[in-house]
Amino acid sequence: MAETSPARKPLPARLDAVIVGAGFGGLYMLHRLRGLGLSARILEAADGVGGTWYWNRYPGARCDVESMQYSFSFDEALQQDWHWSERFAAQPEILRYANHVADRYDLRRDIHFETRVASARYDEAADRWTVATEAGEVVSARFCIMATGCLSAARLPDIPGIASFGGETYHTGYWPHRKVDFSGKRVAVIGTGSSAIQAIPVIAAEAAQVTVFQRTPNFSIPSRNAPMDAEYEAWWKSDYPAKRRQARLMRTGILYDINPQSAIEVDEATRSAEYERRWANGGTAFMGAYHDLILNKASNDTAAEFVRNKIRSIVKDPETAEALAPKDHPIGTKRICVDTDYYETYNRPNVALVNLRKTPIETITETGIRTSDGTREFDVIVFATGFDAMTGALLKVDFAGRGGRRLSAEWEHGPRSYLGLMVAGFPNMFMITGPGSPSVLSNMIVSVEQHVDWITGLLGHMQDRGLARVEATEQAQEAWVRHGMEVAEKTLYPSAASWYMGANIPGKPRVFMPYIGGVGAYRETCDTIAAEGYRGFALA
Ligand code: N01
Repeated sequence: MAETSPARKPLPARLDAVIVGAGFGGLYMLHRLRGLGLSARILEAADGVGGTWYWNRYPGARCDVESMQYSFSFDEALQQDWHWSERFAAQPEILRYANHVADRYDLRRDIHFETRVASARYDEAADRWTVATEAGEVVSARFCIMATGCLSAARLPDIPGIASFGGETYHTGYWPHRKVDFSGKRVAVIGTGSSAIQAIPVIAAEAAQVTVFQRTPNFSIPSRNAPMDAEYEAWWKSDYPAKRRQARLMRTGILYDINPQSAIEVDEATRSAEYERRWANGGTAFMGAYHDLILNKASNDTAAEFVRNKIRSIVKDPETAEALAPKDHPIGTKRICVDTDYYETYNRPNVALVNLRKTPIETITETGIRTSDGTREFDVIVFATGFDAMTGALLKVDFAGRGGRRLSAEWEHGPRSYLGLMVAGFPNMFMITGPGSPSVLSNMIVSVEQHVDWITGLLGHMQDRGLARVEATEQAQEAWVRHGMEVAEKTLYPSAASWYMGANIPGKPRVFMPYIGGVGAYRETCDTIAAEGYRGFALA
C-alpha cells in the first residue's frame, strides 16, 4: 500500500469531470463517475489521499463517530473485509482505510497529487469549466465537483507578534508527517475545541509542562474508547446493509438511541439516571438523552448542568474547574467534544490553564506568550485554533460562473446554495457536503455517500437524455436558504458564537451554515426532488 503519490503527471487537456480533493468525498465520487463511463481526475493539494485524515495528524486525533459507522457502506465486501481495531478509530487507522479504498478501487491512477486548484471559470458557450492550478496547468471539464471538505482551511489567529516566536509552532490542522517530540519541553496550546481537547492529554503525558490558553470552554463527553469488541463488530456485520439503511434515516446519520421524551417531562431522578447512563457509555450519543436538548433551553440547561457538575467533580482545583465549565452557550450548540481524560489532565502537576476571559493574550513574543498578567516562556506553541469552516476551502478557489459572477461576491452575506449541492449561476459545479446541507452536523461519510450517489444519479439522468447543463434556479435556491434559516431558528444553535455561524472568523457573515433539518429528512427531500424530474434545477 502506497501512502505517498507517484511522480506528478501532466493533466489531460479535456475531461468530463474534475474533482477537487481526494478525501472520502473525492475518492467515492471518482469511483462512481467511472461507473458512468466518464473521464474524471481528482486534483489534490496533498501528496496522499485522506483529506482531513491526511492533514490532521496531531497527537490524539481520532474520530468521534464510532468506527463501525464511520466507514463506507457502498460495497458490502469492503465493509465486511475491513476490521477496525478500536471503538473510535485513531487518525493513522482512518488514513490507512482511505489508502486501502484508493488501492482497492484502483483510484490512484486518476489522482493528481500536489496539485492545488487556483481558479475555475465557466464558459457559457461551451458549457465547460476551465480549471487552473496554482502551477499554471489548465484543464477543461464539463463538470467541476468540489470535494474540498468543510474543515480544511486551517486558521491561525490574528494575535500580534505571532510571527516573532522563535520556538517551534504547529497548527493541529497542518500537523507534520513526522513525530513531534515534546519531551522535556514547555508547550503552550492555544484553543480548547475538539482538536485541542484530544491533543492536550497526549501532549501532557510527554511534555515537561503544558499551558492551555482558553478563551471559551467547551462541553466534552468521555469517549470510553476501547479495543473493538468482537461481538459488537459481529453484530454490525451480521446485517450491515439493514443497519446502514436505518442510520441513513437518523437525524445525524448515526444509528443510536434517541430518547423521544422531553428532558423536562421527566422527574429529576429519571433525568440524572439517563445522563449518568449516557456519560458512562460515552460519546456524542449523550445528546440523544432527550429529543429536545437542542430545541428547548430549559431542557438543555439540565444536560449542561449535569456536565458542568461532572467537570467540577473531576477537576480538583475549584477555580480551574469553574473556568472549564461552559456557561456561555447551550450544550451541543457549539460542536460537542469527545475526549479521553481531558478534564482529568488538569489534575496533573505539569498542566495549567490560563483563562483568557480574565487575562487576555496581548502578544506573542520571541520566547513566549504575554497576557495581561505577565509573560510565560515556551519552547513550542500548538495552535488548535480551528478552521474557516464550510466556505473557506471553496472560496480559496477563484470561481467565476455564468456572466463572470464571482462566488465570493454571491456569498458576501453568507453562503447560498440549493440543497448545499449547487449554487445558482454556477452551472455544472457541484459541492459535496456544501453549506446548506447537513454535512458537519452529521456522520460525514453517510452525507458524502448520499451526495455522491445523488450527483451520480443526476449525471446519469443527463447522460440518458443528452443534456449538457444543469443549474440551480434562483427561486429554488432562495426557498432553500429561507427554509434552512427557518429550521435553524427553531433550534438553540444560532444562539452560540460557533464556527457553524462563522463566528470564529472576524468579519465573516453570521449565518448558520449547515442544514439542520436532519440527515434522514434531507435525504428524502433530495430523493423527492430527483423523482420529480430535478425540481428547482434548470436542465438543458
Ligand atoms: O477548532 P475549533 P478545532 N485566541 O474552532 C480558539 C471537527 N473535529 O480544530 O471558541 C485564543 O472548534 C477558539 O476559541 P473560541 C469538529 O467538528 C472533529 O478544535 O473562538 N483562542 C477555540 O477554542 C470540530 O468542531 C474531531 O473562543 C482562540 C479553538 O481555538 C471542528 O473540527 C476532532 C483564538 C478552535 O476550536 C473544529 O475543531 C477535531 C485566539 N485568537 C476536530 N482563535 C473529531 O471527530 C481561536 N481560538 C474527534
